[in-house]
Amino acid sequence: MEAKARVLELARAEGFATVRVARAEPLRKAFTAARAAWEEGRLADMAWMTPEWLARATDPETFLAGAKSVIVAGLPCHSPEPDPPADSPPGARGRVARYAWGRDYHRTFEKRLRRLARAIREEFGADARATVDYGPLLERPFALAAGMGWLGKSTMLLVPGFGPWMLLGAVATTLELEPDPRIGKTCGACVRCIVACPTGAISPDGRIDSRLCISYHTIENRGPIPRGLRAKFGSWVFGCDECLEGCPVGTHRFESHPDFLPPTYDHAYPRLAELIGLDDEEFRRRFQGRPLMRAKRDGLVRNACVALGNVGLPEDVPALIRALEDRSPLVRGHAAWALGRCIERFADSVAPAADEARAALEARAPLETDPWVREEIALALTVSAPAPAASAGPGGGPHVG
Ligand code: B12
Ligand code: SF4
Ligand code: SF4
Repeated sequence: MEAKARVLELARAEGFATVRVARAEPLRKAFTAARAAWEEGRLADMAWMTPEWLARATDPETFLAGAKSVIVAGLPCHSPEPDPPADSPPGARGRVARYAWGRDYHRTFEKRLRRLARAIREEFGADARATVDYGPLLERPFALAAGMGWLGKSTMLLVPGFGPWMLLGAVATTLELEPDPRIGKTCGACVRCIVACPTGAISPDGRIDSRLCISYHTIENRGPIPRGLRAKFGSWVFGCDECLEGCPVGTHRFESHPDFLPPTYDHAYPRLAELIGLDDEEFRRRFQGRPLMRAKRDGLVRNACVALGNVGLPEDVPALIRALEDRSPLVRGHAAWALGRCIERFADSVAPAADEARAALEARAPLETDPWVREEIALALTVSAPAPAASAGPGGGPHVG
C-alpha cells in the first residue's frame, strides 16, 4: 500500500474525523501575521508566544529535524445541548465553552497522535513527532496549508461540513507524503462572528485582539479582568463560543468525539454559587482531567464572580458576600465588583438583596488590607451609588484597569 494511504488508514483507525497532509515547509506569511499580532500587543500576556517561539512554531524543521510532511488531524467538538435536570437548586448557572464540556482534549489527542507517530516510526523507519495545542507548532496555519479548511474572520479554521467546531493536532514526519491541495473558500461578505462578539475583539479584517477576548481572559489571564470588560462577559466562566455559535458554517451538524460530551448538565452549565465556594482541593477533585484545570482555582472562582455580577440572582448574593473573605485577593476584588453590580441590578426590583450587598461591602471595606481590593470595594460602592454616579454605565468603572 502507498505510504499516504497507509498513514491515512492508521489515522482514521484512531478515530480522527478529518486528516490532511501539508508539506513541511516554513509558513512565512503565517509567521509575519503572528509576529505582527505580537508587535501590536494582540497576544496580550501570553508570555511564551515570543517572536522566537512563533518562528519555531511556523517552521516544522525546528520541531523535527528533516521533517518532510505535517499530518494534521481533527476531532469534532460540537456536542448537542445536554438536558437540564428535572429539579435543580436555585441560583444562576455559568457557561463553559463546548470544547471543555467533557475530558481534556489534549489527552484525547496525545494518546492517538503518539500512537500514530509510533506506527509511522515502526512501519516506515521514518522519524515522527506529535503535538497538540501547547506544543511548538501553530496548528491552524498548517491545517490551512493542508487544505483542511479556510481561516474564518473569527480566525477559526472552518472545516467544510463542521465549521469551527473542530479541534486540531498534528504529527510531523520525515516521511515524504503527497500534500493535499488548499481549498479556495473564503467567508465572503459574512460578518456574523464580528457582530456576535460581545467585546469587539474581532476586527473587520479578521484579526483577534486577545486583550479583549473573553476566552483569553477566562482561560489564560492570571490577573484581574479589566473592569471595563467584565459586564460584557455575560455568564461565560471558561472560554467563549459566541463567535463560533454565530458562524453559519457547520451550525446544524452536532457531532462530537465521545470524550468531549458533557457527562452531566453541570459540566456545561455549572451552578455559579457552587463554583465560588470551591477550595483548592474541591477544585482539583471536580476538574481533574478536564480543560477547566487550566484556569486554576483562583482564576475560575474569579470568573464565576464576574458571571454572578452579570447574571446572578438575589439568592446568589450570600455566596458573593462569603467570597469577600476568600484567601485570594483576586477573588475578593472580583466579588466586590460583582456585589456592586448586584446593587445596581437589584436596586429597583429586589431592594433587600441590593441592601444586603451594600451592607456587606461597607462592612468589609475597613477590614480589607489589599490595596487593589480596597479600590475595587470603593469603586463598587461608588459606581453602584444611586443617581449621578450610576451613569458610569453597567460595570463600567472609570477605567479599563
Ligand atoms: C493562543 C491560542 C488562543 C488565544 C489567541 C487566539 C487567537 N485567535 O490568536 C486565545 C486564548 C484567545 C484562544 C481562544 C480560542 N481558542 Co485557541 N489557541 C491558541 C493556540 C495555543 C495558539 C494560536 C496562536 O498562536 N494564535 C496567534 C495567532 C496570530 O496565530 P493563529 O491564529 O494560529 O494563526 C494566524 C496566523 O498564522 C495568520 N495566518 C496564517 N496564514 C496566513 C496567511 C496570510 C496571507 C495572512 C495574512 C495570515 C495568515 O492567520 C491565522 C489566524 O489569525 C492554538 C493552538 C496552536 N498550537 O496553534 C489554539 C487554537 C487556535 N485554539 C482553538 C480554540 C478551539 C479556541 C477557542 C474556540 C476556545 C474557546 N471556545 O474559548 C477560542 C476561539 C477564539 C478565536 N476566535 O480565536 C483551536 C482552534 C481550532 C480551529 N478549528 O480553528 C486551536 C487550534 C487549539 C487546537 N489544538 O485545537 N486561543
Ligand atoms: S471567543 Fe468570544 S470574546 Fe473571543 S473573539 Fe470569539 S466571541 Fe469574541
Ligand atoms: S461567521 Fe461568517 S465571517 Fe465569521 S468565520 Fe463564520 S463564515 Fe466567516
